[in-house]
Amino acid sequence: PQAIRLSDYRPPAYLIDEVELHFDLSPNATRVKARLDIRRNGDHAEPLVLNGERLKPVSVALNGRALGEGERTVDDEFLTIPNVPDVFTLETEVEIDPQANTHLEGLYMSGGRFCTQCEAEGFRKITWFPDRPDVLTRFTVRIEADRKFQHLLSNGNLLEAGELPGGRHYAVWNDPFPKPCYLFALVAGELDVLEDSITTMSGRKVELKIYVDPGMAPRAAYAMDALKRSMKWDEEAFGREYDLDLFMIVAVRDFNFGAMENKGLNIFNSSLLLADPATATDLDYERIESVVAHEYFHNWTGDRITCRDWFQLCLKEGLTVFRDQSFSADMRGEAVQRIKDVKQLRARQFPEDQGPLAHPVRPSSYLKIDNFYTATIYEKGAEVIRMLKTLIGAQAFRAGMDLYFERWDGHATTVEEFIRCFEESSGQDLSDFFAWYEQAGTPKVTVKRRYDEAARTLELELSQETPPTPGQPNKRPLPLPVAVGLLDAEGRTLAFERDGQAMDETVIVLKDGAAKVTLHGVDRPPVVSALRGFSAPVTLITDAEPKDRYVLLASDPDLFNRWEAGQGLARDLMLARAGGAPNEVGEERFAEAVGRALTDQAAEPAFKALLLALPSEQELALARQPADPAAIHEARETLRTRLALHLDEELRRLHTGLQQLGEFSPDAVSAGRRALRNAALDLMAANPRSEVVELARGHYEAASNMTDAIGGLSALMLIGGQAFEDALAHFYDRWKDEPLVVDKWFALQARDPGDGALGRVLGLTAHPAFDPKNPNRLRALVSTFASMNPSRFHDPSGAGYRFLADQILAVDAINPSVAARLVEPLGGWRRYRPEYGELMKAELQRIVGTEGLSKNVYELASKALA
Ligand code: B3K
Ligand code: ZN
Repeated sequence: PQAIRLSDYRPPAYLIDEVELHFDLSPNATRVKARLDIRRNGDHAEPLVLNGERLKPVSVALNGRALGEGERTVDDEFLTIPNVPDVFTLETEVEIDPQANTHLEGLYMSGGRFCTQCEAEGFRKITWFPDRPDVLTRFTVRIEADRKFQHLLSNGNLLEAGELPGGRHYAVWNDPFPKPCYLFALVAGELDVLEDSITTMSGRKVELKIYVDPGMAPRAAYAMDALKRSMKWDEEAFGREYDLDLFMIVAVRDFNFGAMENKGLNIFNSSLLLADPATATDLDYERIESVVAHEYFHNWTGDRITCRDWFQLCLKEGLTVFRDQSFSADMRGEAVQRIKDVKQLRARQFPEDQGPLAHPVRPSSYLKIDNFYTATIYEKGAEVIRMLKTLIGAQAFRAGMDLYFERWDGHATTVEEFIRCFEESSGQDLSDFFAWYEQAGTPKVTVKRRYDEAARTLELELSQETPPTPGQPNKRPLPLPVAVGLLDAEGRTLAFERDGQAMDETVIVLKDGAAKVTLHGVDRPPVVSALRGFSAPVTLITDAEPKDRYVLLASDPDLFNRWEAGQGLARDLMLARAGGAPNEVGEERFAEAVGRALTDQAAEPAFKALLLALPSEQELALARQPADPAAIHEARETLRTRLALHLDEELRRLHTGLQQLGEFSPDAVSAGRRALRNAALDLMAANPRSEVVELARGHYEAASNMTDAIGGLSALMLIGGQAFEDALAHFYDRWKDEPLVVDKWFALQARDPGDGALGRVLGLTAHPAFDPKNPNRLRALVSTFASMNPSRFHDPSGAGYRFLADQILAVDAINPSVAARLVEPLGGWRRYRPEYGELMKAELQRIVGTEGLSKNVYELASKALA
């Protein structure tokens, strides 16, 4: 297969100003007529080449004249017309089969309804078109269907609708905003709708409609609330107002990923839209809030201003993640949000950066763009923007965003142009900063300190180094903002002077390979709190001793670093034990410190819940290599048991004291209380005695919401035995008709670290409710097992790896883009001890050697082996 390269970019040869689409919907044979107003772009004699895949040609006419076989060619990928005028109209008709579309790209059926997914390259499965983001077109869409497909929806405004003979009806939609075809959407079917409205900052009324499965409208209430808050927030934080009179969201059960920002008609995976206390966890609520916001924010960062080509994907994704993270921080509290975002970055992006699939935030080549919707593009892309804001300041950042919106509205643009706006707004030269977009890998930043008591100076010596990544052996230094504060040994904030200015926190910008900074007026021996708020996406290495970390854990006013200190202590203790050198005294001391942190009256429950969660086994595997998954699991369990023993009384007190009083509310404070109570139970399960079994059983049985039900069930799972089996069976029986809850039932068993779990997971593929065609169900079992259950996935026999490879191959025949996203857990094979790594590698080789493999899976599996 041929790689696509950024350096090969050429502007489109033809532009399409207007398109009229006419859909005659039928599950097995949908007719799509397209009328394109086309003009030549520039002075050239190139043929007209339109993308088209899996289309059955019916007719092609140019300026009203049907083209014969000799005047056009159609192959598996393109419609080519060699000789065309400068300006002309092309009319085409094709037939497609939505019912047979298991890729879930283009037009497909979900739950008896028609829906679409076009990003990145799905529109070419609907009709012939230049399927690239830099062709912006005004769409008019006429949909005809049987009356049983009650709602007929597309982007923009409804122009007309009515009845047709033969029990059919129609609707015509027009979207006044030119858009790339990847933002096209169509939905048709029986749906219930939840309606509301909002008045924008300029006083316009916007209708809001959320379409869901019949009977589910009450479960869309939280999404509606999140949508209204998002719209208001974007006005306040970025001055961005919604631009159409109608905003619609549709929830579907079969969806390849989370949600999609189609103009005026977002389509969501139902798992990220529907929630009520009985069926959704607090984590579901939190994700719904952030994804509703994310897709809404795309209206400006993605739809009004889009990407010139798919290499610029971070231009809309990294930026929009940054915007949704900022929104969530305002809704739910900055520190807790930051910790969660960093956990996510470390869990998903750091492994990418350290593996064979490492790529820059703006990659320079790919085989399948679907494979580049990665944590690097999204999460690291957001970190880069966060650093930009830190480096130029909030005011210049906002001015640069305003300039970007003003200058590029209605265009498809590039990361260079985006950064240029901030150069202009700040007056700074950001050419060095641009390396963040071009260089893959996680920099290692080392901070060394030298305190001179007599001179009251603290010298900080910073250096950086980025390890090589595939194709990039030599790395440049990157501009890195390192936020620093000082504490004394008693945990009091220690003020200092920098360049003659008094302060208690400063940002040191490390520009080159190394730098020295001297802080003055440091009255007592300092404890350095470096990289506050995780001011740059790096790995920090310090010469701080454990005692400094204990000071930070107890007292750092920067809550991120307070949490980080605990994580660092726990990580080192577990790594020491996994490496055969346990530090029992240290473990005991750590347990005591956590106990003190738990009793801190000033700290929020949500924060304490995060403190209680030890770094994951995956994170430990990344920290020291070659990793031994069994030893890591053992070490982590040992520390958990020690915490459980040591904190027993406090954990019980929390469990009793945090019981829900009154009505369920999904707000952040109430969710934080539930999180801490469930975290306490989870830890108690590491020291199972009959009372704990009873406590967990009682917790499960008394649960009045899904968060607590899953909390109780998880604790029972960790303990194992009959109580777990009973509760598991009860849970299935209670919820078997609720697909989103059945997903949770599969996922729970997939992350069971117990002895029999692998066998159980293998058996679950034969369960009548297992359906590999549904991405949610497939991921609930397969991805959860491979990425969240390291001790069972890395079974020494290799059976866990074999299971994953079998699933990848089976799903590849149904849905390649979903299959490709399952490859990642095998990709880290070099990080594990050879007895594991070789078995993982063998499965990758088996995958690559399979006949008829999709490009999607081939690209990732072959790169993982390279
Ligand atoms: N833009 C979509 C992702 C599309 C993925 C295509 N493989 C959702 C989002 O990031 O908002
Ligand atoms: Zn997005």
